[in-house]
Amino acid sequence: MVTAALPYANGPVHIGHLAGVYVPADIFVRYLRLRGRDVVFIGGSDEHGVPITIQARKEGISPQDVVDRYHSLIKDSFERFGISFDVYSRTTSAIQRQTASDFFKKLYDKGLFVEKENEQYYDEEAHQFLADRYIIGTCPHCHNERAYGDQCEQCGTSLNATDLMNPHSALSGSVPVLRLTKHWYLPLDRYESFLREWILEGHKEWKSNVYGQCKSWLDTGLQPRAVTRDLDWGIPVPVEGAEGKVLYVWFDAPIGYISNTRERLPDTWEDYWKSEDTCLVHFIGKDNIVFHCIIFPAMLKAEGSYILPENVPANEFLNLENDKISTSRNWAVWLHEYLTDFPGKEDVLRYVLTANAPETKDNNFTWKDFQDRNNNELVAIYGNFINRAMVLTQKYFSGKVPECGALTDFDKATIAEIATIRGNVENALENYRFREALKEAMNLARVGNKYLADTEPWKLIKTDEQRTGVILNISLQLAANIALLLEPFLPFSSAKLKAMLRLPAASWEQIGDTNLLPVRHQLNEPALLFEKIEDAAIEKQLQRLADIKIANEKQAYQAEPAKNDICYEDFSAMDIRIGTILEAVKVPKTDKLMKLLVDTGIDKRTIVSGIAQHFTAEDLKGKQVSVLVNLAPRTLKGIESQGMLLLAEDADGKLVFVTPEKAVVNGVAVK
Ligand code: B3M
Ligand code: ZN
Repeated sequence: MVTAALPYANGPVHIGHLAGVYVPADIFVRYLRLRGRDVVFIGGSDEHGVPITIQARKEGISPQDVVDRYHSLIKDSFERFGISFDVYSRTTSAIQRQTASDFFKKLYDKGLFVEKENEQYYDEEAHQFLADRYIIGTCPHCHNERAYGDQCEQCGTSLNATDLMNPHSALSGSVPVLRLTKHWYLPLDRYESFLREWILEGHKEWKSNVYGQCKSWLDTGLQPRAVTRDLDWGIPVPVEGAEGKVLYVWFDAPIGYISNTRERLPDTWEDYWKSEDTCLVHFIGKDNIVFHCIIFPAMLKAEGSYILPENVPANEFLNLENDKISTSRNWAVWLHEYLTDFPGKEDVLRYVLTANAPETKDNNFTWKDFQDRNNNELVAIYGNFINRAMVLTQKYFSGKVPECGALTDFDKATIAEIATIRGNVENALENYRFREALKEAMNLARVGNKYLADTEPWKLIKTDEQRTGVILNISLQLAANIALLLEPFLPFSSAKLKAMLRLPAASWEQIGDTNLLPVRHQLNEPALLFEKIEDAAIEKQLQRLADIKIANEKQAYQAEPAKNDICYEDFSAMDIRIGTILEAVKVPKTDKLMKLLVDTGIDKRTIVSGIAQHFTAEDLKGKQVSVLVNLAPRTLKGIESQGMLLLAEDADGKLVFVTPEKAVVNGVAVK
């Protein structure tokens, strides 16, 4: 039973989702299927929760409209990238409502919840309790006036709604009041010793990032967690006295895995969830660890009839061009846009995201690396080997698999590599090390290239057709093995390659076999598996990101507050001239300082300026600038600076010169 986190249906999915969760899960599942294991792969959209209601309000549509739109978009993106779910359903389904309600009811009937009343903000105009995100006020730490009740996005501090100064409701703008409300809590503290034993003693093999996070949660001590909310979007709490309350989205969503299995396998779903011989694996991102390793297992344990996860191979995060991926800042590569911009290149992205997967630490996606990996690895290694083997066979043997005769030691050593590599790939995959597995699998294409480079069949054909046949036979068998070995990672290319080879159906267990293609078997016409990605395509993507960055900065920029008034005399006391920078050298042993020789029209003088991190000497020479010439001299690092250059700092901290609109004579005054 393999599950992949249910993405929130409040926006499209991006490369971070694929890299962190869906590609590794899909590789794992495809591998298990090829090995003939009985596997079910469960996905779906997470359609409840406050962010969806906020999105709906913003667009003036209903939450159902929001999730309908994004559920289809997300489902379609996953399908097109070959994420081979057995079912991709949604948490607004009827079966989920039933399953989650029953689950809650069972725990309720067993008396496992703790009921508590506490004070929460209530909007008297909108007649409802306010989720933390719906309360806006001033951050007590940085005085940002638009901090949310759960977090200030300016300084990053997590907050409680009651920490905010001047709180007001995002719904009506009114000042909320505190009111008592009742909720049901899962007393996690009561499961602490079970969890400690089960994870810290029983699952030392979990990835260190996962194990470490669990340990730190457990060491801090677990608190009861409310599993209900005052909200009008979600699954109603199925007990009396809970009108207007819904299940907390994190209680509801993991049960979605179970409901989606029920939907797909109405008669046998319990074999996968309640039988001791099943193995449950959750693929998730690191922000979901506590929910999958602590809260959901505590729920399952409390319910009593379910198995617990065997492993939770969570990944870290993927950044984009050195910046955190963010839906709200549009800083992402959206899958549906990639599919339009790079049609037919689904495997290229799968490849790059696996080769560079954030398995043990956060990682960075850059378009340059994307291009390099495509051109230097997929095209130059994998594609090149296949193409050479196919084209040579076409040319010398009319596309028929040639006879294989006596083997040399080199032939035998080459063939032996297949089994070794297969073993390495299996070992890496079974231990959730997908980058390593892919690297190993690609090594078989490297072996193929080396084999052709060393045996040079294009030369040999002139003197020894029979030996050439042996070499090409082995090369084609290698190609067939590569098609199988890379299938979990690059399913589209494997399908293309298998079609080109007209490879009869084969299983993972046949990897290592050098008779996958029978002698005289007719191949199809060779076609390129991958094509070079040109600079123009990459520049287009970089330009798109640059435009987004500028748009975000414009939006985010908060101008400094105005200074106190001055009189005209104060201003005219400053002697500002237009001058030209003649020379620039970095001041040794400093990071920031630049020593400049400036022609002020009055004289040529030395000015030391803290701009070395922003400009090179080349950028500066010949530039017209504004200079405050009557600033009293100051000595910096032993150099007397006679004046100051005027610069403006942009929203992103970049410096720009205050330069005349057209070139003027040095020495003219700015007034
Ligand atoms: N929707 C959070 C997320 O998308 C949440 C995962 C649910 S998995 C049961 O990161
Ligand atoms: Zn703040």
